Amino acid sequence: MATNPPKVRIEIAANERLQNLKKAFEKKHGESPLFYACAPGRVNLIGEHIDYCGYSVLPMAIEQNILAAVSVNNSGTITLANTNPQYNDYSVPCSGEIAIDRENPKWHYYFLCGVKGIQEKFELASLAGMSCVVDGTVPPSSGLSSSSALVCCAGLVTMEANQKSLSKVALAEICAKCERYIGTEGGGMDQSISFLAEEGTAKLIEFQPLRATDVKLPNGAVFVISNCCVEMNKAASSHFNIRVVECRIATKMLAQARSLDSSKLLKLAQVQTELQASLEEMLTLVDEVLHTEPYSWDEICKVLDITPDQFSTELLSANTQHVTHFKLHQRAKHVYSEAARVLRFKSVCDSEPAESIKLLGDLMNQSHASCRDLYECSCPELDELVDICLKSGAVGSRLTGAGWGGCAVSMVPCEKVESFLQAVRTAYYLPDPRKAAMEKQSLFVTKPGGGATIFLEE
Ligand code: ADP
Ligand code: NG1
Repeated sequence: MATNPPKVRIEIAANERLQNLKKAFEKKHGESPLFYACAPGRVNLIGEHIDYCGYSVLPMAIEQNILAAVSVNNSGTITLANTNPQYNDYSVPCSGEIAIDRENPKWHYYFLCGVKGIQEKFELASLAGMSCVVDGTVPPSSGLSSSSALVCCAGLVTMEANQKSLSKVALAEICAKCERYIGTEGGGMDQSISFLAEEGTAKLIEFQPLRATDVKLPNGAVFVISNCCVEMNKAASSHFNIRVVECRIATKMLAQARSLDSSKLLKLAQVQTELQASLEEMLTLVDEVLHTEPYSWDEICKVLDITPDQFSTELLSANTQHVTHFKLHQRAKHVYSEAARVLRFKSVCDSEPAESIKLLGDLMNQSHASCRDLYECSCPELDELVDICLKSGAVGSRLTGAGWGGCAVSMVPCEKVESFLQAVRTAYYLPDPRKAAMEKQSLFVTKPGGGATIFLEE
């Protein structure tokens, strides 16, 4: 049965963060909020850069979230403010086209992505006027999905303010689609877990149709997040979309080599489905069909029998037009092998063999090596941090999220957590005053949190 996000009555005075947000809202707007909405960030345990290729991923929600206080009015305006002074106030009219400037991905455009998603879903000529104050605790641009938490929170806020009702699945799909207005062509993992998460369990997220299945994590270990303190804003750079595009081109090349109708195929998973092949067979196919040297425009156009114009408009995104060479073999190898690791991770969690923790740790380590060497989405600081985590007692450690900076997630046996935290602190954070200052919010144990929620004052 389709379920909607929970609406919970809460005593604001008993929750320090909500109380502070309420005060900030009253100071700003001279009235009390009508409701609050929150959407969590996430940590992906395994399955990196494969959601947009159609493959399942295995994230869990984290405690850190984006929280908004909202009032609804007849002002004809949506007014946005943020408790963090780094994010400036912004307002837009309730009717007319909501413009999102992807050349300049400021915070309010992420919020407006969520607003626009709901406006389009219900074809609303005019939205309800509202005032919002946003308060976020997800470290930004660090692979824990602060951007999607913001988009999901905005989608939920807009739904509620306009007295509409949507299931968690519908909201996840709308928010995955509308976040692409900011320019990054993500696959939907972040928005799905933000809505579908449940406290105490990680989730296997499958796409088409979107589905979330509980994954029980082993009792003997905990997951620790550590931030390498290098920020990477996905919308402001082309790293992310270059990988999306490389996977799209690899899809076409593999389809072409096996005489499939490549015009209909855009994702690597679709080639596997069409061929009815196993992931092992797809890995062999990649070795047979694709060479390891980067492909030029010229070569791709010849093989696919398309013009450079078609290549530019049909396969590349706006921010990847400058790319001259594409590593297709390496990217496809990563995707098919990572998709297999997700399935193995889930099956180890389900069957709980005696050596579960070692097996899961090995899969996480293989995933990191593949992200680093084949997908090239790590960075020196993140590799150093992953090495330190392994030397400090983790059985598995890997980058999480898009990469090129941001966080690692490590699996640490329960009895080693304290010594692990101390060793990582000493080796990675304390030697550098900038990192030392960020340590408290950068190194923490996490457990599966709940999904997006609306709060009403009791
Ligand atoms: P992530 O990996 O965390 O999703 P992105 O680089 O995709 O990172 O997006 C980060 C952007 O999201 C920030 O630059 C900012 O515009 C927005 N953002 C994140 N947290 C907040 C917040 N608390 N308030 C406002 N905007 C935020
Ligand atoms: P983050 O780390 O939130 O930027 C991005 C994509 C995901 C997924 C991961 C890599 C967006 C909104 N999110 O996550 O869909 O592809 O990278 O696994 O684009």
